[in-house]
Amino acid sequence: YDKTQTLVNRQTLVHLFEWKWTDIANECESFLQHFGYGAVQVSPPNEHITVVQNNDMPWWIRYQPVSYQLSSRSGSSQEFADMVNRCNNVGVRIIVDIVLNHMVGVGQKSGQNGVGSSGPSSFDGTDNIESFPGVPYGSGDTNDARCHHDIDGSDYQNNANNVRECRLVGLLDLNQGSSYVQGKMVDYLNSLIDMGVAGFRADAAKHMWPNDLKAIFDATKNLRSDIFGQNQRAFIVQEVIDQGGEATHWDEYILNGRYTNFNYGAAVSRAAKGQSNWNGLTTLGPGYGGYGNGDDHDVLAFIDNHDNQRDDNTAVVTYKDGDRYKLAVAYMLAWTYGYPRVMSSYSFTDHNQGPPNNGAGNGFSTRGPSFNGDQTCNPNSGWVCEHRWPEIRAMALFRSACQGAAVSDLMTDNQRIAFAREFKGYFALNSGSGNWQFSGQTTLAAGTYCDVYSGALNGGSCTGASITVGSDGRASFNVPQSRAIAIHVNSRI
Ligand code: ARE
Ligand code: CA
Repeated sequence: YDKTQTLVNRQTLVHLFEWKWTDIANECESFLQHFGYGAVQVSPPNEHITVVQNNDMPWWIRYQPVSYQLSSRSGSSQEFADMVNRCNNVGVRIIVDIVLNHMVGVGQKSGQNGVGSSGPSSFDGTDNIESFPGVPYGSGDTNDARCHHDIDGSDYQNNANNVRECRLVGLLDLNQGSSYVQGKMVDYLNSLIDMGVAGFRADAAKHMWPNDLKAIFDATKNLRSDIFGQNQRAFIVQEVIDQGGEATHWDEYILNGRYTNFNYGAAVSRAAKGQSNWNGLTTLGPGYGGYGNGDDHDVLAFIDNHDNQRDDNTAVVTYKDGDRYKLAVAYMLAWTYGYPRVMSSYSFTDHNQGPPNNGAGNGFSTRGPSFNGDQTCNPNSGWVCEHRWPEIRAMALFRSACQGAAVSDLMTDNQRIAFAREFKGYFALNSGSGNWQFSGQTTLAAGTYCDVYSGALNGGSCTGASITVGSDGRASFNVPQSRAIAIHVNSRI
Protein backbone atom coordinates (compact mmCIF):
# COMPACT_ATOMS: atom_id res chain seq x y z
CA TYR A 1 0.00 0.00 0.00
CA ASP A 2 2.98 2.35 0.14
CA LYS A 3 3.53 2.25 -3.63
CA THR A 4 2.47 5.62 -5.03
CA GLN A 5 0.84 4.20 -8.21
CA THR A 6 1.95 7.24 -10.17
CA LEU A 7 3.93 7.18 -13.41
CA VAL A 8 7.58 6.59 -12.50
CA ASN A 9 8.84 10.07 -13.26
CA ARG A 10 5.91 11.89 -11.67
CA GLN A 11 6.56 11.63 -7.95
CA THR A 12 4.76 14.72 -6.69
CA LEU A 13 1.25 14.74 -5.24
CA VAL A 14 -0.73 17.98 -5.16
CA HIS A 15 -3.64 18.62 -2.80
CA LEU A 16 -6.22 20.63 -4.75
CA PHE A 17 -8.10 21.55 -1.59
CA GLU A 18 -11.81 22.25 -2.24
CA TRP A 19 -11.43 22.25 -6.02
CA LYS A 20 -14.42 21.18 -8.11
CA TRP A 21 -14.20 17.96 -10.13
CA THR A 22 -14.65 19.80 -13.43
CA ASP A 23 -11.79 22.18 -12.57
CA ILE A 24 -9.51 19.31 -11.54
CA ALA A 25 -10.20 17.49 -14.82
CA ASN A 26 -9.16 20.62 -16.72
CA GLU A 27 -6.14 21.08 -14.46
CA CYS A 28 -4.87 17.55 -15.17
CA GLU A 29 -5.08 18.16 -18.90
CA SER A 30 -3.91 21.73 -19.20
CA PHE A 31 -1.32 21.96 -16.42
CA LEU A 32 -0.47 19.05 -14.11
CA GLN A 33 0.64 16.56 -16.78
CA HIS A 34 3.14 19.12 -18.12
CA PHE A 35 4.73 19.93 -14.75
CA GLY A 36 5.61 16.56 -13.32
CA TYR A 37 2.63 16.21 -10.99
CA GLY A 38 1.67 12.55 -10.69
CA ALA A 39 -1.46 12.64 -8.57
CA VAL A 40 -4.09 14.90 -7.04
CA GLN A 41 -5.45 14.55 -3.52
CA VAL A 42 -9.08 15.64 -3.76
CA SER A 43 -11.43 16.82 -1.02
CA PRO A 44 -13.86 14.20 0.33
CA PRO A 45 -16.31 13.32 -2.50
CA ASN A 46 -19.00 11.87 -0.22
CA GLU A 47 -22.31 13.53 0.63
CA HIS A 48 -21.77 15.93 3.56
CA ILE A 49 -23.63 18.42 5.71
CA THR A 50 -24.14 21.97 4.55
CA VAL A 51 -24.05 24.84 7.04
CA VAL A 52 -24.46 28.53 6.35
CA GLN A 53 -22.61 30.77 8.78
CA ASN A 54 -21.43 34.38 8.42
CA ASN A 55 -22.83 34.47 4.89
CA ASP A 56 -20.45 31.66 3.93
CA MET A 57 -20.20 27.88 3.90
CA PRO A 58 -17.14 26.66 5.86
CA TRP A 59 -14.59 24.25 4.36
CA TRP A 60 -14.97 21.73 7.20
CA ILE A 61 -18.47 20.64 6.16
CA ARG A 62 -16.63 18.21 3.87
CA TYR A 63 -15.50 16.30 6.97
CA GLN A 64 -19.01 15.55 8.22
CA PRO A 65 -20.29 12.65 6.08
CA VAL A 66 -24.00 12.03 5.62
CA SER A 67 -23.63 9.05 3.27
CA TYR A 68 -21.12 7.58 0.81
CA GLN A 69 -22.98 8.84 -2.24
CA LEU A 70 -20.72 10.92 -4.45
CA SER A 71 -22.56 14.19 -4.20
CA SER A 72 -20.56 17.01 -2.69
CA ARG A 73 -19.73 20.67 -3.03
CA SER A 74 -17.06 19.59 -5.55
CA GLY A 75 -19.59 17.98 -7.86
CA SER A 76 -21.72 15.02 -8.80
CA SER A 77 -20.90 11.36 -9.26
CA GLN A 78 -20.82 11.80 -13.06
CA GLU A 79 -18.44 14.73 -12.75
CA PHE A 80 -16.24 12.73 -10.39
CA ALA A 81 -16.10 9.79 -12.81
CA ASP A 82 -15.31 12.11 -15.71
CA MET A 83 -12.49 13.72 -13.72
CA VAL A 84 -10.92 10.36 -12.86
CA ASN A 85 -11.03 9.30 -16.53
CA ARG A 86 -9.65 12.50 -17.90
CA CYS A 87 -6.85 12.66 -15.33
CA ASN A 88 -5.90 9.01 -15.84
CA ASN A 89 -5.86 9.60 -19.60
CA VAL A 90 -3.04 12.12 -19.15
CA GLY A 91 -1.22 10.04 -16.55
CA VAL A 92 -2.39 11.90 -13.43
CA ARG A 93 -3.81 9.79 -10.58
CA ILE A 94 -6.61 10.62 -8.15
CA ILE A 95 -6.15 10.08 -4.40
CA VAL A 96 -9.42 10.34 -2.47
CA ASP A 97 -9.75 11.79 1.01
CA ILE A 98 -11.88 9.16 2.81
CA VAL A 99 -13.66 10.03 6.05
CA LEU A 100 -14.31 6.69 7.76
CA ASN A 101 -13.87 7.63 11.40
CA HIS A 102 -17.19 9.37 11.91
CA MET A 103 -20.37 10.84 10.50
CA VAL A 104 -21.72 14.30 11.40
CA GLY A 105 -21.29 16.20 14.65
CA VAL A 106 -23.68 15.18 17.39
CA GLY A 107 -26.85 17.27 17.18
CA GLN A 108 -26.55 18.10 13.47
CA LYS A 109 -29.85 17.37 11.78
CA SER A 110 -30.91 18.07 8.22
CA GLY A 111 -33.61 20.69 8.01
CA GLN A 112 -32.80 22.24 11.38
CA ASN A 113 -30.89 25.45 12.15
CA GLY A 114 -29.86 25.93 8.53
CA VAL A 115 -28.22 22.52 8.36
CA GLY A 116 -28.72 20.56 5.15
CA SER A 117 -27.03 17.96 3.05
CA SER A 118 -25.08 18.21 -0.19
CA GLY A 119 -27.08 15.33 -1.68
CA PRO A 120 -30.50 13.69 -1.48
CA SER A 121 -30.12 11.95 1.90
CA SER A 122 -31.71 13.12 5.10
CA PHE A 123 -30.04 12.42 8.44
CA ASP A 124 -30.48 12.96 12.13
CA GLY A 125 -27.37 13.24 14.28
CA THR A 126 -29.32 13.83 17.49
CA ASP A 127 -27.64 11.94 20.33
CA ASN A 128 -28.89 8.33 20.51
CA ILE A 129 -30.90 8.69 17.29
CA GLU A 130 -27.84 8.89 14.97
CA SER A 131 -29.69 7.91 11.84
CA PHE A 132 -28.10 7.96 8.38
CA PRO A 133 -30.56 6.32 5.97
CA GLY A 134 -28.32 7.04 2.97
CA VAL A 135 -25.88 4.31 4.10
CA PRO A 136 -27.78 3.12 6.21
CA TYR A 137 -26.16 3.49 9.64
CA GLY A 138 -27.85 3.79 13.02
CA SER A 139 -26.62 4.39 16.54
CA GLY A 140 -25.75 0.68 16.84
CA ASP A 141 -23.03 1.22 14.22
CA THR A 142 -21.23 3.77 16.35
CA ASN A 143 -18.87 3.40 19.30
CA ASP A 144 -21.47 4.78 21.72
CA ALA A 145 -21.49 1.50 23.66
CA ARG A 146 -17.76 1.86 24.32
CA CYS A 147 -17.59 5.63 24.77
CA HIS A 148 -20.41 8.13 24.80
CA HIS A 149 -18.52 11.41 25.04
CA ASP A 150 -15.80 13.46 23.36
CA ILE A 151 -12.10 12.67 23.35
CA ASP A 152 -10.56 14.56 26.25
CA GLY A 153 -7.41 16.67 25.77
CA SER A 154 -5.43 14.40 28.09
CA ASP A 155 -6.56 11.24 26.25
CA TYR A 156 -4.10 12.12 23.48
CA GLN A 157 -1.25 11.57 25.94
CA ASN A 158 -2.52 8.64 27.93
CA ASN A 159 -5.58 6.86 26.57
CA ALA A 160 -5.34 5.26 23.14
CA ASN A 161 -8.71 3.57 23.62
CA ASN A 162 -10.46 6.88 24.07
CA VAL A 163 -8.62 8.44 21.13
CA ARG A 164 -10.05 5.65 18.98
CA GLU A 165 -13.49 5.09 20.46
CA CYS A 166 -14.66 8.45 21.76
CA ARG A 167 -15.90 11.33 19.62
CA LEU A 168 -13.40 13.59 17.88
CA VAL A 169 -14.71 17.13 18.49
CA GLY A 170 -18.25 15.78 18.86
CA LEU A 171 -18.27 13.78 15.62
CA LEU A 172 -20.38 10.59 15.85
CA ASP A 173 -17.76 7.87 16.02
CA LEU A 174 -18.25 4.79 13.85
CA ASN A 175 -17.32 1.29 14.97
CA GLN A 176 -14.89 0.02 12.32
CA GLY A 177 -14.69 -3.25 14.25
CA SER A 178 -18.19 -4.23 13.12
CA SER A 179 -18.40 -6.42 10.04
CA TYR A 180 -21.49 -4.52 8.86
CA VAL A 181 -19.68 -1.17 9.07
CA GLN A 182 -16.60 -2.66 7.42
CA GLY A 183 -18.80 -3.93 4.58
CA LYS A 184 -20.26 -0.47 3.96
CA MET A 185 -16.80 1.07 3.93
CA VAL A 186 -15.41 -1.59 1.60
CA ASP A 187 -18.35 -0.99 -0.78
CA TYR A 188 -17.57 2.73 -0.75
CA LEU A 189 -13.87 2.22 -1.46
CA ASN A 190 -14.64 -0.36 -4.14
CA SER A 191 -17.01 2.05 -5.88
CA LEU A 192 -14.12 4.53 -6.07
CA ILE A 193 -11.67 1.86 -7.23
CA ASP A 194 -14.14 0.87 -9.99
CA MET A 195 -14.06 4.44 -11.22
CA GLY A 196 -10.27 4.28 -11.51
CA VAL A 197 -8.88 6.08 -8.46
CA ALA A 198 -5.33 5.20 -7.38
CA GLY A 199 -5.64 5.42 -3.64
CA PHE A 200 -6.78 7.04 -0.46
CA ARG A 201 -5.89 9.55 2.24
CA ALA A 202 -7.49 8.12 5.38
CA ASP A 203 -8.76 11.04 7.44
CA ALA A 204 -8.32 10.81 11.22
CA ALA A 205 -6.63 7.40 10.92
CA LYS A 206 -5.17 7.69 14.40
CA HIS A 207 -8.74 7.67 15.71
CA MET A 208 -9.31 4.18 14.28
CA TRP A 209 -7.70 0.90 15.27
CA PRO A 210 -4.90 0.00 12.84
CA ASN A 211 -6.18 -3.56 12.54
CA ASP A 212 -9.72 -2.43 11.74
CA LEU A 213 -8.32 -0.31 8.95
CA LYS A 214 -6.27 -3.26 7.80
CA ALA A 215 -9.38 -5.44 7.60
CA ILE A 216 -11.10 -2.78 5.48
CA PHE A 217 -8.19 -2.14 3.13
CA ASP A 218 -7.42 -5.84 2.72
CA ALA A 219 -11.02 -6.47 1.68
CA THR A 220 -10.95 -3.93 -1.15
CA LYS A 221 -10.49 -4.93 -4.78
CA ASN A 222 -7.28 -4.58 -6.72
CA LEU A 223 -6.93 -1.36 -8.67
CA ARG A 224 -8.27 -1.42 -12.21
CA SER A 225 -5.90 -3.54 -14.27
CA ASP A 226 -6.61 -1.61 -17.49
CA ILE A 227 -5.05 1.46 -15.84
CA PHE A 228 -2.59 0.13 -13.25
CA GLY A 229 -1.72 -3.38 -14.47
CA GLN A 230 -2.39 -6.72 -12.79
CA ASN A 231 -2.60 -7.19 -9.01
CA GLN A 232 -2.02 -3.59 -7.99
CA ARG A 233 -3.25 -2.34 -4.62
CA ALA A 234 -4.54 1.09 -3.71
CA PHE A 235 -1.99 3.60 -2.45
CA ILE A 236 -2.78 4.50 1.16
CA VAL A 237 -1.68 7.40 3.32
CA GLN A 238 -3.08 7.60 6.83
CA GLU A 239 -3.51 10.89 8.62
CA VAL A 240 -1.70 10.21 11.89
CA ILE A 241 -0.53 13.26 13.81
CA ASP A 242 2.23 12.06 16.09
CA GLN A 243 4.84 14.58 17.10
CA GLY A 244 5.81 12.68 20.23
CA GLY A 245 4.23 12.26 23.65
CA GLU A 246 1.09 10.61 22.26
CA ALA A 247 -0.66 7.39 23.30
CA THR A 248 -1.07 6.49 19.62
CA HIS A 249 1.99 6.08 17.40
CA TRP A 250 2.71 6.51 13.71
CA ASP A 251 4.51 3.17 13.50
CA GLU A 252 1.35 1.26 14.46
CA TYR A 253 -0.01 2.25 11.05
CA ILE A 254 2.72 1.47 8.56
CA LEU A 255 1.35 -2.04 8.02
CA ASN A 256 -1.41 -0.24 6.10
CA GLY A 257 0.73 2.04 3.96
CA ARG A 258 2.21 5.47 4.57
CA TYR A 259 1.53 8.01 7.30
CA THR A 260 1.51 11.80 7.28
CA ASN A 261 4.81 12.87 8.80
CA PHE A 262 3.93 16.11 10.59
CA ASN A 263 7.43 16.41 12.06
CA TYR A 264 8.96 16.85 8.64
CA GLY A 265 7.07 19.99 7.61
CA ALA A 266 7.75 21.59 10.97
CA ALA A 267 11.48 20.79 10.77
CA VAL A 268 11.85 22.10 7.21
CA SER A 269 9.81 25.18 8.13
CA ARG A 270 12.13 25.95 11.05
CA ALA A 271 15.13 25.81 8.73
CA ALA A 272 13.38 27.94 6.10
CA LYS A 273 12.63 30.54 8.77
CA GLY A 274 16.24 30.55 9.94
CA GLN A 275 15.43 29.00 13.34
CA SER A 276 17.52 25.88 12.72
CA ASN A 277 20.16 24.67 10.29
CA TRP A 278 19.70 22.68 7.13
CA ASN A 279 22.43 20.19 8.12
CA GLY A 280 20.09 18.49 10.58
CA LEU A 281 17.59 17.68 7.87
CA THR A 282 19.97 15.76 5.69
CA THR A 283 19.89 12.69 7.91
CA LEU A 284 16.09 12.47 8.15
CA GLY A 285 14.87 8.94 8.49
CA PRO A 286 14.95 6.35 11.25
CA GLY A 287 18.41 7.48 12.42
CA TYR A 288 17.50 11.14 12.67
CA GLY A 289 17.47 12.64 16.14
CA GLY A 290 14.00 14.12 15.78
CA TYR A 291 11.02 11.96 16.69
CA GLY A 292 8.61 10.39 14.24
CA ASN A 293 10.62 10.16 11.07
CA GLY A 294 10.07 6.76 9.51
CA ASP A 295 11.65 5.18 6.47
CA ASP A 296 11.42 6.94 3.18
CA HIS A 297 8.81 4.51 1.82
CA ASP A 298 6.57 4.91 4.89
CA VAL A 299 6.36 8.68 4.70
CA LEU A 300 4.15 11.27 3.09
CA ALA A 301 6.23 14.45 3.25
CA PHE A 302 4.60 17.87 3.16
CA ILE A 303 5.26 21.36 4.46
CA ASP A 304 1.77 22.55 5.45
CA ASN A 305 -1.70 21.03 5.12
CA HIS A 306 -5.24 22.39 5.10
CA ASP A 307 -5.43 22.16 8.91
CA ASN A 308 -2.14 23.58 10.11
CA GLN A 309 -2.06 26.39 7.54
CA ARG A 310 -5.05 27.69 9.56
CA ASP A 311 -3.56 27.26 13.04
CA ASP A 312 -2.89 30.36 15.09
CA ASN A 313 0.89 30.72 15.42
CA THR A 314 1.33 27.81 13.09
CA ALA A 315 4.59 25.87 13.37
CA VAL A 316 4.85 25.62 9.60
CA VAL A 317 5.40 28.09 6.79
CA THR A 318 2.46 28.65 4.43
CA TYR A 319 1.73 30.56 1.22
CA LYS A 320 1.57 33.67 3.43
CA ASP A 321 5.35 33.42 3.99
CA GLY A 322 6.29 34.02 0.34
CA ASP A 323 10.00 33.32 -0.36
CA ARG A 324 10.48 31.34 2.87
CA TYR A 325 7.63 29.08 1.86
CA LYS A 326 9.05 28.58 -1.61
CA LEU A 327 12.40 27.55 -0.07
CA ALA A 328 10.70 24.97 2.16
CA VAL A 329 8.71 23.42 -0.70
CA ALA A 330 11.73 23.56 -3.01
CA TYR A 331 13.88 21.72 -0.47
CA MET A 332 11.20 19.04 -0.05
CA LEU A 333 11.02 18.51 -3.80
CA ALA A 334 14.79 18.53 -4.28
CA TRP A 335 15.65 16.14 -1.44
CA THR A 336 14.84 12.43 -1.58
CA TYR A 337 12.76 11.87 1.58
CA GLY A 338 9.20 10.52 1.33
CA TYR A 339 6.46 10.98 -1.25
CA PRO A 340 6.04 14.77 -1.36
CA ARG A 341 2.69 16.53 -1.32
CA VAL A 342 2.36 20.14 -2.43
CA MET A 343 -0.45 22.13 -0.79
CA SER A 344 -2.62 24.23 -3.09
CA SER A 345 -4.85 26.73 -1.30
CA TYR A 346 -7.39 29.45 -1.69
CA SER A 347 -6.59 32.62 0.22
CA PHE A 348 -8.31 33.05 3.57
CA THR A 349 -8.36 35.41 6.48
CA ASP A 350 -10.76 33.51 8.72
CA HIS A 351 -10.19 29.94 9.93
CA ASN A 352 -13.63 28.73 8.85
CA GLN A 353 -13.77 30.54 5.53
CA GLY A 354 -14.95 28.36 2.68
CA PRO A 355 -13.64 28.37 -0.89
CA PRO A 356 -14.40 31.22 -3.32
CA ASN A 357 -18.09 30.98 -4.17
CA ASN A 358 -20.96 32.43 -6.12
CA GLY A 359 -22.79 33.82 -3.11
CA ALA A 360 -25.92 33.10 -1.15
CA GLY A 361 -28.17 33.42 -4.21
CA ASN A 362 -26.34 30.47 -5.77
CA GLY A 363 -26.17 28.29 -2.71
CA PHE A 364 -22.51 29.28 -2.15
CA SER A 365 -21.51 27.04 -5.07
CA THR A 366 -17.75 27.04 -5.60
CA ARG A 367 -16.32 29.51 -8.09
CA GLY A 368 -13.30 27.99 -9.83
CA PRO A 369 -9.91 29.56 -10.46
CA SER A 370 -8.95 31.76 -13.38
CA PHE A 371 -5.45 32.00 -14.77
CA ASN A 372 -2.88 34.61 -15.75
CA GLY A 373 -0.77 34.57 -18.92
CA ASP A 374 2.20 33.22 -16.94
CA GLN A 375 0.09 30.21 -15.86
CA THR A 376 -0.27 31.32 -12.26
CA CYS A 377 -3.76 31.67 -10.79
CA ASN A 378 -5.35 35.08 -10.87
CA PRO A 379 -5.40 36.22 -7.23
CA ASN A 380 -8.70 37.99 -7.90
CA SER A 381 -10.27 34.57 -8.35
CA GLY A 382 -9.44 33.88 -4.70
CA TRP A 383 -7.22 30.88 -5.48
CA VAL A 384 -3.55 30.88 -4.48
CA CYS A 385 -2.48 27.80 -6.46
CA GLU A 386 0.95 27.36 -4.87
CA HIS A 387 1.44 24.40 -7.21
CA ARG A 388 1.47 26.83 -10.16
CA TRP A 389 3.96 29.28 -8.65
CA PRO A 390 6.95 29.42 -11.02
CA GLU A 391 9.47 28.21 -8.42
CA ILE A 392 7.27 25.38 -7.17
CA ARG A 393 6.18 24.07 -10.56
CA ALA A 394 9.82 24.20 -11.69
CA MET A 395 10.80 22.11 -8.66
CA ALA A 396 8.11 19.53 -9.46
CA LEU A 397 9.79 19.20 -12.86
CA PHE A 398 13.20 19.05 -11.13
CA ARG A 399 11.93 16.13 -9.05
CA SER A 400 10.74 14.39 -12.21
CA ALA A 401 14.08 14.90 -13.92
CA CYS A 402 15.98 13.57 -10.89
CA GLN A 403 13.72 10.60 -10.14
CA GLY A 404 15.78 7.72 -8.80
CA ALA A 405 19.05 9.69 -8.58
CA ALA A 406 20.92 9.63 -5.28
CA VAL A 407 21.99 12.73 -3.37
CA SER A 408 25.72 13.42 -3.57
CA ASP A 409 28.28 16.20 -3.13
CA LEU A 410 26.38 17.68 -0.21
CA MET A 411 27.57 21.03 1.16
CA THR A 412 25.90 22.60 4.17
CA ASP A 413 26.72 25.72 6.07
CA ASN A 414 23.97 26.28 8.62
CA GLN A 415 21.60 28.49 6.64
CA ARG A 416 22.79 27.21 3.29
CA ILE A 417 22.66 23.88 1.60
CA ALA A 418 23.61 22.55 -1.82
CA PHE A 419 23.69 19.06 -3.29
CA ALA A 420 23.65 17.11 -6.52
CA ARG A 421 21.14 14.50 -7.57
CA GLU A 422 23.76 12.32 -9.23
CA PHE A 423 24.11 13.00 -12.96
CA LYS A 424 20.60 14.51 -13.11
CA GLY A 425 20.47 17.81 -11.29
CA TYR A 426 21.94 20.25 -8.80
CA PHE A 427 20.18 22.34 -6.17
CA ALA A 428 21.38 25.10 -3.84
CA LEU A 429 19.42 27.14 -1.32
CA ASN A 430 20.30 30.21 0.75
CA SER A 431 18.08 31.08 3.70
CA GLY A 432 20.83 33.11 5.40
CA SER A 433 21.71 36.74 4.92
CA GLY A 434 23.69 38.04 1.94
CA ASN A 435 24.53 36.27 -1.32
CA TRP A 436 26.09 32.84 -1.22
CA GLN A 437 28.96 32.51 -3.67
CA PHE A 438 30.65 29.16 -4.05
CA SER A 439 31.84 26.57 -6.49
CA GLY A 440 30.24 23.12 -6.37
CA GLN A 441 30.49 19.70 -7.98
CA THR A 442 27.27 19.29 -9.97
CA THR A 443 27.92 15.77 -11.37
CA LEU A 444 26.37 17.10 -14.60
CA ALA A 445 27.80 16.96 -18.10
CA ALA A 446 29.65 20.06 -19.27
CA GLY A 447 27.38 22.69 -20.77
CA THR A 448 25.19 25.68 -20.03
CA TYR A 449 22.10 25.14 -17.92
CA CYS A 450 19.10 27.31 -17.21
CA ASP A 451 18.40 27.99 -13.52
CA VAL A 452 14.73 27.04 -13.35
CA TYR A 453 14.23 28.67 -9.94
CA SER A 454 14.80 32.16 -11.38
CA GLY A 455 13.36 31.49 -14.82
CA ALA A 456 12.55 28.82 -17.34
CA LEU A 457 13.85 27.36 -20.55
CA ASN A 458 11.56 28.69 -23.26
CA GLY A 459 12.09 27.65 -26.86
CA GLY A 460 15.81 27.18 -26.26
CA SER A 461 16.37 30.44 -24.41
CA CYS A 462 16.61 30.86 -20.68
CA THR A 463 14.63 33.57 -18.91
CA GLY A 464 16.59 33.00 -15.68
CA ALA A 465 20.27 32.85 -14.75
CA SER A 466 22.56 30.72 -16.94
CA ILE A 467 24.96 28.36 -15.15
CA THR A 468 28.04 27.00 -16.86
CA VAL A 469 29.21 23.54 -15.87
CA GLY A 470 32.83 22.83 -16.76
CA SER A 471 34.28 19.58 -18.06
CA ASP A 472 35.15 18.65 -14.46
CA GLY A 473 31.47 18.95 -13.49
CA ARG A 474 32.06 22.02 -11.37
CA ALA A 475 30.18 25.29 -11.60
CA SER A 476 30.20 28.66 -9.84
CA PHE A 477 27.05 29.78 -8.11
CA ASN A 478 25.75 33.00 -6.68
CA VAL A 479 22.58 32.30 -4.75
CA PRO A 480 20.75 35.44 -3.61
CA GLN A 481 19.38 35.72 -0.08
CA SER A 482 16.12 33.78 0.44
CA ARG A 483 16.43 32.19 -2.98
CA ALA A 484 17.56 28.92 -4.53
CA ILE A 485 19.12 27.70 -7.75
CA ALA A 486 18.09 24.54 -9.57
CA ILE A 487 19.49 23.07 -12.76
CA HIS A 488 18.87 19.64 -14.26
CA VAL A 489 19.32 17.52 -17.36
CA ASN A 490 16.15 18.91 -18.94
CA SER A 491 17.16 22.53 -18.36
CA ARG A 492 20.33 22.31 -20.44
CA ILE A 493 20.37 25.12 -22.97
C1 ARE B 1 -16.40 21.05 13.23
C2 ARE B 1 -16.34 22.26 14.17
C3 ARE B 1 -16.29 21.79 15.62
C4 ARE B 1 -17.47 20.89 15.91
C5 ARE B 1 -17.50 19.73 14.91
C6 ARE B 1 -18.70 18.82 15.08
O1 ARE B 1 -15.18 23.03 13.87
O2 ARE B 1 -16.31 22.90 16.45
O3 ARE B 1 -17.34 20.36 17.22
O4 ARE B 1 -17.51 20.25 13.58
O5 ARE B 1 -19.88 19.51 14.79
C7 ARE B 1 -12.27 19.45 10.37
C8 ARE B 1 -12.14 20.70 11.24
C9 ARE B 1 -12.97 20.59 12.50
C10 ARE B 1 -14.40 20.29 12.13
C11 ARE B 1 -14.39 18.94 11.43
C12 ARE B 1 -15.78 18.44 11.04
O6 ARE B 1 -10.78 20.85 11.59
O7 ARE B 1 -12.89 21.83 13.18
O8 ARE B 1 -15.20 20.26 13.30
O9 ARE B 1 -13.63 19.09 10.20
O10 ARE B 1 -16.44 19.38 10.27
C13 ARE B 1 -6.93 16.12 15.48
C14 ARE B 1 -7.12 14.81 14.72
C15 ARE B 1 -6.94 14.96 13.22
C16 ARE B 1 -7.77 16.11 12.68
C17 ARE B 1 -7.40 17.36 13.45
C18 ARE B 1 -8.19 18.57 12.96
O11 ARE B 1 -6.22 13.83 15.21
O12 ARE B 1 -7.36 13.74 12.62
O13 ARE B 1 -7.66 17.16 14.85
N1 ARE B 1 -7.60 16.27 11.22
C19 ARE B 1 -8.59 15.70 10.26
C20 ARE B 1 -8.86 16.63 9.09
C21 ARE B 1 -9.64 17.84 9.57
C22 ARE B 1 -11.02 17.40 10.03
C23 ARE B 1 -11.01 16.09 10.72
C24 ARE B 1 -9.88 15.31 10.85
C25 ARE B 1 -12.31 15.53 11.09
O14 ARE B 1 -7.67 16.94 8.44
O15 ARE B 1 -9.73 18.83 8.57
O16 ARE B 1 -11.56 18.38 10.96
O17 ARE B 1 -12.79 14.85 9.92
C26 ARE B 1 -2.70 17.57 18.32
C27 ARE B 1 -3.12 16.10 18.24
C28 ARE B 1 -3.85 15.81 16.95
C29 ARE B 1 -4.98 16.78 16.74
C30 ARE B 1 -4.41 18.20 16.75
C31 ARE B 1 -5.48 19.25 16.53
O18 ARE B 1 -1.67 17.79 17.39
O19 ARE B 1 -1.98 15.28 18.32
O20 ARE B 1 -4.35 14.49 16.95
O21 ARE B 1 -5.57 16.51 15.46
O22 ARE B 1 -3.77 18.44 18.00
O23 ARE B 1 -6.43 19.17 17.53
CA1 CA C 1 -12.89 6.54 16.22
